[in-house]
Amino acid sequence: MTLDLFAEEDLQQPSRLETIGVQGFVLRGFALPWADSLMQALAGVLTQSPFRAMQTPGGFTMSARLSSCGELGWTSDRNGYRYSPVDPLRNQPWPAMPAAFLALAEAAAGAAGFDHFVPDACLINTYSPGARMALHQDKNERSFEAPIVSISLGLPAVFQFGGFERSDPTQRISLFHGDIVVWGGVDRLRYHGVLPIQAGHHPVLGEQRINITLRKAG
Ligand code: MD3
Ligand code: FE
Repeated sequence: MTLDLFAEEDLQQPSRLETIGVQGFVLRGFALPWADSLMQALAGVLTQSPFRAMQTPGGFTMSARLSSCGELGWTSDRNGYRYSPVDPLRNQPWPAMPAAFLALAEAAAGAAGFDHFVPDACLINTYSPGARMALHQDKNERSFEAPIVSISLGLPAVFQFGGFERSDPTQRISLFHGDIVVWGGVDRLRYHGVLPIQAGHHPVLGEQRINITLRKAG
């Protein structure tokens, strides 16, 4: 019998937990062991509901392009922001939430102290170089009790997080491929955004950043 001393698991850096708020955490590299199954599940979702541009109520086009999966998908148009059970591009339900998304979200939330997280909405954003997300609060969800789990893939991003007023000072945190942000409780309604993505090439995702955000919306 040979001892498998260098199995893949043993070579992986353990993920590190960084505290960025009272109940806000970055789990560095937490998604890396799941990257292959995430990528496969993501491809399945996107063949059904592809990324598309969205209009804001103010008449602008968001620079990130979006898709969704799960019971509820986040959409935006001239009438406002909302969660909908139907993909407006196809007039059909959103693709089912992949099991790998659910399992990773529950594990990440648990590692940050939020047990039994069962998301029903998964927003998928793709950012090309130059794309950004202006400071905003996530407040379209029915309740703010559940945390939010956000998985970063591909090109790095500088995440901005502020306070409870748009004018509050912001801190900047770099997010890399495989990092997960978990945010809830007293920090749930903090303003946050993403600075313009810098040009670059990621070995897995190429010229883009993808962010998968899991929420309990209904
Ligand atoms: C902090 N997405 O889709 S995810 C969004 O990277 C969104 O694509 C960004 O903000 C992105 O709404 C940031 C990290 C995140 C998500 C929700 C939060 C941070 C948060 C809610 C409250 C505070
Ligand atoms: Fe947000």
